Amino acid sequence: MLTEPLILHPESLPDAEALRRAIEYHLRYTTGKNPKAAKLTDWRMAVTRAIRDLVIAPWFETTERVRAERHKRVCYLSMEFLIGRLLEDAIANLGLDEMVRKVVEDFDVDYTALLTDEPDAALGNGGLGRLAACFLDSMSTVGLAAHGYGIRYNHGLFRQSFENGWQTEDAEDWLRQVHPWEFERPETQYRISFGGEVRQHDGHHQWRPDETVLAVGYDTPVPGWRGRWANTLRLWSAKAEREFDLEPFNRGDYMAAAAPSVLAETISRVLYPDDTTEQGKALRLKQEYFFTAASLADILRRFLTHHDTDVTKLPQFIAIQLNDTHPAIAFPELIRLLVDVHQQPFAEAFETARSCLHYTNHTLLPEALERWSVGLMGRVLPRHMELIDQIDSHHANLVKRSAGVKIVDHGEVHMGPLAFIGARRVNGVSALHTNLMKQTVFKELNALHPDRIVNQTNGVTPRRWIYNCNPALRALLNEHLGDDWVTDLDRLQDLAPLADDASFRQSFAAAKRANKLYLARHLENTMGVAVDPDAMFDIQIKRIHEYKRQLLNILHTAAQWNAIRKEPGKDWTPRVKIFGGKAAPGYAMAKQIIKLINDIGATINADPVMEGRLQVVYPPNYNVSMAEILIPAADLSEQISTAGMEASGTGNMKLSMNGALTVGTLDGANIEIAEAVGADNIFIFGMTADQVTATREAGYDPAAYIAAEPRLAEVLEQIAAGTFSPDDPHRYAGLVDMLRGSDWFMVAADFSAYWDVQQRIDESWRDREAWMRSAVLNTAHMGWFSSDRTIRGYARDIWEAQPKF
Ligand code: 26V
Repeated sequence: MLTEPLILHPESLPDAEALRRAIEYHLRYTTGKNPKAAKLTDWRMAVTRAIRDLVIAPWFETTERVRAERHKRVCYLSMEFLIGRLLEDAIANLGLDEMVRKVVEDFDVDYTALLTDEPDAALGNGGLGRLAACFLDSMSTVGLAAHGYGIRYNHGLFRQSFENGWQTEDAEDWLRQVHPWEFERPETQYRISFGGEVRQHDGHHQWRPDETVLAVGYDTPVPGWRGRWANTLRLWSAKAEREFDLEPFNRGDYMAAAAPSVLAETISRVLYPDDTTEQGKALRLKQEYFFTAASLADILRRFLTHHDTDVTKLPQFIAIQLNDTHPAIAFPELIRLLVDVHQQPFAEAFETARSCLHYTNHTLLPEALERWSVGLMGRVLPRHMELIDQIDSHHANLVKRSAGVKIVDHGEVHMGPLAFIGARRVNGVSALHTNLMKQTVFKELNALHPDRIVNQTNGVTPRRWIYNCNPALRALLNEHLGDDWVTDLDRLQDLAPLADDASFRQSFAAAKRANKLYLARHLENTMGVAVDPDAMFDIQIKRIHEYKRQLLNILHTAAQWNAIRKEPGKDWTPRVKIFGGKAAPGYAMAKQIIKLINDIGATINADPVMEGRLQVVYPPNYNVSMAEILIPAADLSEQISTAGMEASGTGNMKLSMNGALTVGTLDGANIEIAEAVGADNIFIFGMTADQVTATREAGYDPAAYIAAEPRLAEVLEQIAAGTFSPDDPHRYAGLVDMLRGSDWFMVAADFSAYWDVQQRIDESWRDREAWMRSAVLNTAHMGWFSSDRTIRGYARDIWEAQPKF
């Protein structure tokens, strides 16, 4: 019988027996379960706590060291962290994969089932949130003193299911069970205020808010590789100052009694599921201010207690990164704290704040650039509205700017210019995107501040995106390179010569096939769908958006169906077309596209002629965990956005690293991927960003392209005639009209080039040796796309902070 707590420490990593005892201890004494009665979740909680114990010591050590050595701290403010599951990640970081598996299996518990019992933390929508999660991992791995700050949403991104092929959404509930990775910090609370009015006396401005909520911190340790360093992710949860009103309760009015906490807690209740359009205005603005103000209060408190009482020294010790404009209210908020609380003169406060703040832009899409009406901003944050006006005129005087650049314009506050003006550095996320930023959204501001914009091409963490998700490739890399590649991904270069070694190619192909089999089994188990692991797995996984052009892919698929039916006897390259992704609930066209994929898919899958030739699979509820299964199994990666519209992409990097060949446009980081892997190992097609602009300016007419491309014309006629929707032949009338009439994303203009490149791909697939050679070279040349490289770039060019390792 165990009575003593069993705390594990990574200095002396446990042997299997110590680990076994620790798990059993936690099962009994922290989970309160008799091993005889324990369910899978109980075991997961016990294992998680045993592993978590190992992270605590490095976490404390890092905290103390950062304090003692007065490291400059990086504070990464993000509305979204799309972290996924944590247990497997932590186990791998500590190097305990084999031991934990063995111990768990000795308890007669299925190890994979235990890992996948953990809910997938989806506190983000897509690329921006996943990037934040990769950055957390890299900041801990390279040893930067960093804090992630965000919101502890009760409900993350909705769960997607398909009803008759249409997307339906259900609330996600990741906190239903205890979340064993977090520590509530009831002592770390800040009062966050809204509304009210501003009074002036003696030249001072006094904000008298009329609403206050509490921001309560929840900390999650973020261990880096081998537990050498561990940072903190601090997420804020909203709580009422007074939990409930006794007076209405005593009257029997239970609703009114609970009202204060319901209202306050609404702020951190749900993640906005929209990554393009602004909506739900007031609540979204409150969420943004809520977490930004709490984070700044926390940063300032720490600075004042551990660094200095002189706030002008703030920029020496603190770098704050704004992940898109969502926390851009940080600029006026920091000025407010410096002016109203610390009595700094406005002009000085402006400089102090600007010297701390940096801003990353993640999209050029006009509908995603945040704007708030002056009326709303004035009602929710009256003092900030005053300061924004003051910032605007101060900046105008400072740089003698033209009328073209304004933060407040036509009755709206433009968060892009506010973030730009408030930042010491502004960065784009790929070379092309950064150049386009300079030429478009920030043209005037860039002319006024020519040194401010810098590029930091995105990257992805090789720990999650190779080591954990692709054990077959991991083993091969370890065998040929040792395991240094995990923290030094440039080492993958050494694989390049092996691309010419037939036996290595065979091992690489065997790893790919194992992953395809694993995916096939998963699809069979979850959807009851059988796929042929020897067919080409052609994968497009990302949010559904017109600019990402899932439409181009599915229209091509339908054209391929026509072609096969016309010549069934030809030797077709067998393909499984796999789609994954969610549409914003309010984005009607994206939802139509989902239904069209499912309709065309159902028609193709029901056609016996397609057997062994063409199949469409669309597993619902694409998320981080599903990506971990799909990515290692991909042969072909679809990165086919309209050139100039995808800021970077990061899925493109994960797929290529895992040995998929890319079919892509010259957009976002595809351009840099093409340079890295070489033109022979990637399939580039379609218009360039410049050609897209020129075509649009010349008056783009999709009908002319459709007339010149009979394959596309035929598919559009079939869709319009209800070939894929006999139950509702006019279902796609609007969609087809859009493609024929306006086609803003230029699906028609790129169709022929896409058809041709897909033909080339079919032919290339037949030469298995050449294909595998290219696949190896993709992995070999993708080392630069590690987020460790990206983070070192931010540290050097933006934060002026020193990584320890
Ligand atoms: C905008 C909004 C507007 C209000 C409602 C909630 C919401 C949520 C997100 C956004 C902006 C999303 C921008 C985004 O995710 N951009 C992606 O960032 C990736 C990382 O840099 C990049 O790889 C993708 O190309 C880019 O689309």
